[in-house]
Amino acid sequence: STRAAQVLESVGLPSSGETIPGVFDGTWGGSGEIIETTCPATGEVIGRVQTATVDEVRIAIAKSAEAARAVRAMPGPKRGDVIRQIRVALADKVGELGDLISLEMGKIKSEGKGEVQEFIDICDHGVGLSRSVAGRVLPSERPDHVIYEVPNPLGVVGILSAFNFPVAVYGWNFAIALATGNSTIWKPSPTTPLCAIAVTQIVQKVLEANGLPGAAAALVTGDVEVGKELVASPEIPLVSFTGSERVGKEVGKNVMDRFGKTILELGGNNAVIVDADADLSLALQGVLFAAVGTAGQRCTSTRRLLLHKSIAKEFLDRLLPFYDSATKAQTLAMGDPLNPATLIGPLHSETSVRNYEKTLADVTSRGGEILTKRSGRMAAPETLPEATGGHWVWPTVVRPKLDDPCWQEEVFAPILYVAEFETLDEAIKINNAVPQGLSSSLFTRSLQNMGKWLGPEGSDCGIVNVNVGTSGAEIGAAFGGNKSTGWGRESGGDAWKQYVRWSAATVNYGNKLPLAQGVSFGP
Ligand code: UN1
Repeated sequence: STRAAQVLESVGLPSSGETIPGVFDGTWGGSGEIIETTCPATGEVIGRVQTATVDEVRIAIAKSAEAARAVRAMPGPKRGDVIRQIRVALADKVGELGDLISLEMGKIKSEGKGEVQEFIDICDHGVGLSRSVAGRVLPSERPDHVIYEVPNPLGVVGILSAFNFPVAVYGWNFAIALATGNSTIWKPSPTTPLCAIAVTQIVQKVLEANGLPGAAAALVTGDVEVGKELVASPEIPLVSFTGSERVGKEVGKNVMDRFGKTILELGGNNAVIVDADADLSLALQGVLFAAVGTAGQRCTSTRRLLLHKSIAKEFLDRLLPFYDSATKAQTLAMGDPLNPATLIGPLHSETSVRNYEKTLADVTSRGGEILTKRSGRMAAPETLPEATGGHWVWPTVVRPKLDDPCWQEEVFAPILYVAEFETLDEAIKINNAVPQGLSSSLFTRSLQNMGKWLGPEGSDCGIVNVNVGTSGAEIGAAFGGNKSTGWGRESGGDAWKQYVRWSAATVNYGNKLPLAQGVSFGP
């Protein structure tokens, strides 16, 4: 369609159906299986990408390892300047790349742009980091000795990212890896290869203009076989994986099998607690964005809504009309993600729709009650006349039985489960009673509640918010979750410390060799 063609052309990708090389190891190529990438809103094919064969993955890893030597030979602040230039190049295309994300992933225009902004923000962080990646100098118990902790680059960082953040999650890893002196090799989701190709082309230009090999940002598109090759490779000391708990567990075990390091960012099962004293208008906005925004396809999306008994009815009376009026043009405008007025786009794939449908069927068969007027698959919005397919569903609120197994699982769709509680202790217990531990929010005006929530008896998640929804974190703090979310931390804060190998270096500048712990040995 012309809608798709305009977006593709604006980022320099072909729109005429020709095959696009999906492997970058310093040069563009690929002779593996051709995958078709589709627009989730319309179902149309928007690109045909030639993926990597296993041999091509091996070559790309080797090229990236070679590039890592050039990266670490460049002084940190100079690498910072390269990151700054990448930031400028991204900012120059922020709208175009954002639209490509909307076209290929399906999220709305402002969130597509926001995702590129997140990459830009982490570049700023990377620039600062490039002058402040610091070890420590520690006192030694021995005379004329000193101890250093020294961070050195690891080599190649493997980045396996998911469809829902096809650009930002790569950005978090890439910027930090480069700031700390590493090269990267990226395997994007097989359903968002165009986003990865467009971003890599931008990064490539800047790297090469600064005398770095393009393979410092290698790209291998493809499916499971490609991922397995990266996971198994002893040349990749750190694998940063974003995806499901099921696949993450395999990745974790297999990387451990060769004593590699992982950063795992797996499932979320995020709860919002609205306490009796909460500002309900604030809570309403927070819940709406986190539950319905991105059509429920963030790992930080709100899945569970825990309402204090005293406000539960009022809160639902205010929340449900938004869901019930969700049509083409009304309150929660559903429609073309590329239309700036749209608030809810499609699900990403047919698999997502099937998961959504199966979940609703299962929960209702076990006595769960659907609270919204509409649920299930919906027709593509009329504003998209070119839509022959597309993956459209009604955002839904459900009241499952309290012991229903659905409470324990993440479903990547706009389904919100509701329950009531009587005391904050009880709500915190429910919050923590799931395998996952990514994000959580408490809406309250009480300092006591906040103190408890943030403390040792509070939320066990990696993200613990107060009067802020579960999704939409900034890059400043390290991002990630505990328990079956995988314990990984990415983006800001101290996350960079995982991208280096640490050396503890004891230096003797005296002329005697005393032993530590008072041990005496020999003459
Ligand atoms: C993800 O869904 O994998 O906090 C990442 C957020 C975004 C990142 C989400 N900054 O929702």
